Amino acid sequence: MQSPHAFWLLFHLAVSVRPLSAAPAAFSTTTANWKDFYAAQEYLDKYFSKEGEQHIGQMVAGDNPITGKIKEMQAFFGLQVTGKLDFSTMEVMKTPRCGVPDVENYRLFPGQPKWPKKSLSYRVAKYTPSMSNAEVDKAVEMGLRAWSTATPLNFVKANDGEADIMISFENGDHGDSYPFDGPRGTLAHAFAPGEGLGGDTHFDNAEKWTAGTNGFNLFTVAAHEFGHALGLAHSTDPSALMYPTYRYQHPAGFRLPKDDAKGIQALYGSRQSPKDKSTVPQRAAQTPQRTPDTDQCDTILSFDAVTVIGKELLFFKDRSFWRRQSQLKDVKPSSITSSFPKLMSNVDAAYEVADKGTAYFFKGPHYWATRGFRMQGSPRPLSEFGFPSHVQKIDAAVHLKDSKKTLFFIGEDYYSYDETEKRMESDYPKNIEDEFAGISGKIDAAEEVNGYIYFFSGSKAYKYDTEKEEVVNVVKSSSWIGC
Ligand code: TQI
Ligand code: CA
Ligand code: ZN
Ligand code: ZN
Repeated sequence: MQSPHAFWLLFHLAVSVRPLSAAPAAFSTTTANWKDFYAAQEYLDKYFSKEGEQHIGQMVAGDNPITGKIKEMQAFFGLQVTGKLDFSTMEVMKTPRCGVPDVENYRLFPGQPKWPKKSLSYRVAKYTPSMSNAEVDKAVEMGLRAWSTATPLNFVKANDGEADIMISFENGDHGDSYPFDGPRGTLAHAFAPGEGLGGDTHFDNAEKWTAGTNGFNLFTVAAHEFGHALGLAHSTDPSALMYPTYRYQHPAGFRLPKDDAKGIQALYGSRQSPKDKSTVPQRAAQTPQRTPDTDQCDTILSFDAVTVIGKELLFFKDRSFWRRQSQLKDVKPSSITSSFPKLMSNVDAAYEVADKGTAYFFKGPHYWATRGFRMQGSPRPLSEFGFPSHVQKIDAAVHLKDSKKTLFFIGEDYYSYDETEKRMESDYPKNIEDEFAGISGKIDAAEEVNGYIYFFSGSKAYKYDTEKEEVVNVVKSSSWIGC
């Protein structure tokens, strides 16, 4: 029954416990008494002893086995990892763990870190010799899909640059103070949601990674690690993916166990359900105030409006705009006043109806029509489109060539205007995110190119596939003007 490891622990206890001065580092007489220490020992022995199975540990293991065990237990319960029997650690140990209760067993990290947005980028930055890159990509994609099917989260693959979730296979010491330990032991680790290392997921390159069962199955371990990267700590439910024991999972037809689904939905809500207002993405927040002289390659560059005119794409920002020939990468900056004197500056939105050869520009409660770069007549009231009177300004507009509808974005909502019938469609406004999964909050600009809708929101441009009904790529807005 007793594993050799537990025996050694008890032996260590028996010899080290007698003289008070030789109390193990884990034990501090200011935070617990000797009775607590024995109780803790018994608890750790019962729940945190290894029995030849792959178990948690190395990431938090300490200088002696008791400290290590306490740290392991603290990490398991999402407590502060001190290796000491402090108050909150004793509290958890004293909580009865009888049988397998059918209540929620998932755990979140302390402070409940989570991603403040729904579209997360990921990138496999370093591969492994154990598997082909395509197999790794597939396992990673399936591992993420396990979580995106249960939540409103969307994962978008990046091939370069800094992604939210940076994935890599690493050897030994790899610069994050959690060195890997060679074959077996620690297999992988992931950082809880946050900036920098947050969300990053590392796999021990010394393991034999596999798409099958001969070695550690990458999908199985990746799916577990992504749970951590999204904000889940370990579960006490043995059937959970977040239960800290390795069990091979077949990627095809994998469904997230109930406990994990409950856990991740506590953070992000579920996929179909109407939006949980507390999880409005932060990227929708205001873009920073800018100086009049727009720096073209500022990485936080956002746009005011984007439209096609003829064969060119036009990007408006403050008093400037950039012209980009659809095919050519050649981008030329100009000032708005030189080409469009009446517009002055700071356009809210723009779109073109190519069939009519007309483009429309919006600024506050007015709009202008142009033929090519020639303004037609004087400004007209926005209300002519049939907006309710409280709409005095729009955020973005995009004309959809196939349906001949123009979508107008205002805050979290959008309207649809029928260009053929020349009237606003009924049943609007609708919530942006309800119709465009992964797109939410304030849109700065939108444009349809080659059947995709590009939504510009702050420094990011989201490529939305209208067939798949999902975001398929996220790039920096400034990359559109050659940055
Ligand atoms: N790596 C640990 C893990 O991901 C790292 C870790 C230890 C940890 N304590 C933690 C992470 C507390 C977050 C919170 O669990 S591991 C499994 C298991 C590992 C273990 O290499 O031990 C899996 C990686 F135990 F579930 F099989 C993946 Cl699936
Ligand atoms: Ca290892
Ligand atoms: Zn690491
Ligand atoms: Zn884990």
